[in-house]
This record gives sequence, C-alpha cells and structure tokens, in this order.
Amino acid sequence: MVCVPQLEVESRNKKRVFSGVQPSGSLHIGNYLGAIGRFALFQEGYDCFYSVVDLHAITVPQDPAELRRRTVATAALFIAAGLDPEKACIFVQSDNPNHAELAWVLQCIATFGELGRMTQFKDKARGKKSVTAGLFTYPVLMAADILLYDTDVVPVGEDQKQHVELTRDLAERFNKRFGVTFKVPEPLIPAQGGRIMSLTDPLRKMSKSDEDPDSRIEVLDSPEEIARKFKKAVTDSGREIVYDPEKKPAVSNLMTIYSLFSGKSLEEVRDAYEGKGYGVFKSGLAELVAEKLRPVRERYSELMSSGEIEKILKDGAERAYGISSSKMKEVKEKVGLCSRLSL
Ligand code: ATP
Ligand code: LTN
Repeated sequence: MVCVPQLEVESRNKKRVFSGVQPSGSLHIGNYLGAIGRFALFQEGYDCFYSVVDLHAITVPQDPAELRRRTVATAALFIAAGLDPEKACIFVQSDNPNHAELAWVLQCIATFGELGRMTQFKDKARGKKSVTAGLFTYPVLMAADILLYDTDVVPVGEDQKQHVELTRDLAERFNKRFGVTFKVPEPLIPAQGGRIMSLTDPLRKMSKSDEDPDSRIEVLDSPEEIARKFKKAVTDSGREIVYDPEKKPAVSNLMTIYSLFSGKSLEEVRDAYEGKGYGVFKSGLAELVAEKLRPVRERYSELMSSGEIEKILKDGAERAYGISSSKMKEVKEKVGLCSRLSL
C-alpha cells in the first residue's frame, strides 16, 4: 500500500477528472480532438487521472506483444499531447487490480437488459460469429474506472456518452441500495470535435478499428501520409467549401477538423477558402494538420527512446492503487464482503 498524504490533502480541494483510452490501435485525430488533445486542458485546475485501459482492449483478440507495445505507446502519446506526469496521474488500468474487482461487484447490480441496450456493444457485435462476455460487460468496467476515484468529470467523445450515463445509473443504484458510496460523475463532451467522421465514409465515425487505414489520419502519420489521405478523402457534390452536415457531410467534417486545429471559426474557414475548390482546401488542411501534429510526433519519439515512460507508469500505478484502495475497501464492507488479509 502506497501513501502520498501530502499530495492527497492538496489535491482533494480540486474536482477530479478521469478518462481512459484503449491501446487497441494507433490513435487518430478523432481520439486527439475528442479526447487526448483536451486532457492537458484540465491538468492545472483539476486533479486528473488518465488511464491506458488495457483490460478494455482485451475484450477483442489482441496479440500480446503488440498489446504491451501499444500500451506504452499510448501513455507516451498522452504526454506528447501535453500531459505533465507531475500534474496528472498517468497509469495502466491492469496495474491496479481494484478496477477489475469493482467491475465484478458492479456487474452484480447491472442488468442484462441495460447492457444489451448499449449501442457500442451492438455496433461491435454486429455480424460477429462469436462475441465475448467481456465485450458485453465492457461498460461496467468503464463505470468501475470512473467510480473508484470519486470522479466529477469525464472528458470523452460523443460515442461514450451512453456509457457515462450507465455509470451514473449504477452509482445511484449502488448508493440507494448500500448507502452513499459513489460520486455521480458528469460527461464532458466537446461542443465541436466530439465526433470526427471517417475520411472514406463521412456518415461513420473515424475509428481505430476501421479496416481501411485511409479512413483515418493517425497522430503519428508523416506529413506525406497526411497529405495523401486528405487528398484521397471523399468529398460531396459541388465545389463550395460550406458547412452543412446534412447536405455536405464530408466537407463539413473536413471543415470541423480545420477549425479545431487552426482555432478559426467555421465561418472564417469558409471565407478563407471561398471559390478555391476542394483541392486547394485539402492541401491547406493537410499542411495545417501535419504542422500541428509535428511537435506531438517529435516529443513522442523522444519519450519512446528515453525509457522515461516505465517510471512514470509505475509511479502512476502506485498512486492510483493507493487512492482507489480505500474506495474498494468501503465497497466491500458495504456489500458484506469480508477481508481476512491485512494489506
Ligand atoms: P475504436 O474506434 O476502435 O472503437 P476508439 O478510438 O473509439 O476505438 P478509444 O481509444 O477508447 O476508442 O477512444 C478514446 C477516446 O477517443 C474516447 O474518449 C472516445 O470517445 C474518443 N473518440 C474515439 N473516436 C472518436 C471520434 N471519431 N471523434 C471524436 N472522439 C473520438
Ligand atoms: N470505453 C472508452 C474507454 C474508457 C474510458 C474509461 C473513457 C474506458 N474506461 C473511463 C472514460 C472513462 C472508449 O472505448 N472510448
């Protein structure tokens, strides 16, 4: 058991943030704009916990060596995207056994019916011959991640809203049945950028698991790759650069990406490219995105070759375990589970 009392006294005056990212593939600009690029925004004003959720990743088959590599790479990208490990706790989910243990307790109050209504499960299970029980109960593990830390705010993309709502329901149900134990968290979804769409099918979200790598710009793509993928991205009929998600979903998605990376409003983007056509707009967009991601790529390479990450993750795991163990102890006592070992 690790104690960091001074840090705890100071940090509990602040609201707490928790978010997680799966090491299930290379992170794309949807992950960046919807989640990791925003993580650092909270680190000054909030007590932040950011986890590489490897237990979530194994709900679908993973190559063990590749999973280990991506777990470290994902943590390195958190830092490359601006997180300071002195300010935010960065850790790997499976390093803290409290997550899986609380998930089991929560699975015993979650219902089959409510889990069956999760749209991400339905999407991921569609067309599959065999679906694991872990994929079905995945949102309960996410609830455990959040509730273990008395989280106030959960910054995520739009696709995770339903899971945070389930987390709230489970917290309220547990509190009603066993007495107030969990804080009921709020999702925080960006007004713009919460759902970046695929470059090859603008009606579907950009996704790590899309079979076509040209459907996404990866954070570590080279400037040449970025230019090639944007050039190939589907567009709509006409040649006007206007924001109209109904009639022009492809161009509207590209404009959203432009606006978020440049800090310009959609109107400013439209005015800058008025009458110039898709080709000019796409090469401007590619240049902008490559330039904005350049420092992230560079910092990532430095971190991966320095070996710093292992130490950061070890410290993070110790802190996360220390803090969440008191919550786990309280849960066990309330539910009637006895502990005969003194840890
Ligand atoms: P997959 O696409 O394989 O389902 P994923 O990228 O959705 O994976 P995570 O890595 O767990 O899954 O997502 C990390 C964060 O990125 C989450 O907060 C999620 O909401 C956000 N996110 C994922 N895709 C997008 C997207 N297209 N636009 C905005 N945010 C996204
Ligand atoms: N389910 C999320 C990843 C995730 C998460 C979390 C996000 C796991 N645990 C806790 C926020 C808080 C996803 O697939 N994007």
